Amino acid sequence: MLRRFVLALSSFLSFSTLHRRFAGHRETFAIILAACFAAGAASAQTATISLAWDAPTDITGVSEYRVYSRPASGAYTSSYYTASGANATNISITNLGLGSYFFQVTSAGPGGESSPSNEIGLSAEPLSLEGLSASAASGKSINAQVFSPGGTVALITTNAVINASGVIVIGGGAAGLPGTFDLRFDAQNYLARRFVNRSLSATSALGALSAGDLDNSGIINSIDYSILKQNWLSANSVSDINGDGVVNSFDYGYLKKNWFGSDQN
Ligand SMILES: [Ca+2]
Ligand SMILES: [Ca+2]
Repeated sequence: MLRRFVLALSSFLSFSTLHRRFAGHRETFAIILAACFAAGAASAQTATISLAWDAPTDITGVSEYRVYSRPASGAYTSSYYTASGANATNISITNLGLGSYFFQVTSAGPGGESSPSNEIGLSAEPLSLEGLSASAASGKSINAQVFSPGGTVALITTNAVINASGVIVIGGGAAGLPGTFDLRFDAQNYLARRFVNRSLSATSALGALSAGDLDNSGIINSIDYSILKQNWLSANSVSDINGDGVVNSFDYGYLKKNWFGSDQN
């Protein structure tokens, strides 16, 4: 029986450098592009996001930072996530459902709470590596690029490694993202895909990268087949597309399904 593992992981992308007003200072928020992990069935996918900000110049009296969130259309609630300590300038928020969110941060202490930072928007969308479960995806590297719509020169190029929890964390510093942008993802053994006209408020799923480009040539053809054939019934990791420890007809099935598919630029 053919078994397929789906929705191994998700990418959670946001790009922004923001400014906030805090105690009379204008500070920069650097958002760390972050991560999301699809656990199990599509209905159970959750996102983990990471946010980071600069400490105020004067942290006297700051005992914590408060991170408020709201959905894409909706109001901030009175509850918040807490990063405790004046030097706690980042937070990971787990178990968010897929979709779009906005965040603001304040600092707080015995003297009260600062006015909120500017708002940032984030969109958590699933991106799968075809054929791989989350644990099998661990250690896989994904190249991510951001373009202006239709653009050919990447505004942002970054590499993300999926960690043992199935989470991708992509480096920060991604300032100046346009309101609408294209995303391109590429990973070894997979065809690159370009997702066009995305925005931070986009909520539709990104889908999967197609498996089978074993030589990373950008096309799935007879050369990939010959590599697979050479490694038939071995544990060759390149040819073992579904990560079950053996190269066999299950792996061949992905080549056949994606035959003559090619990279999207
Ligand atoms: Ca190929
Ligand atoms: Ca296999």
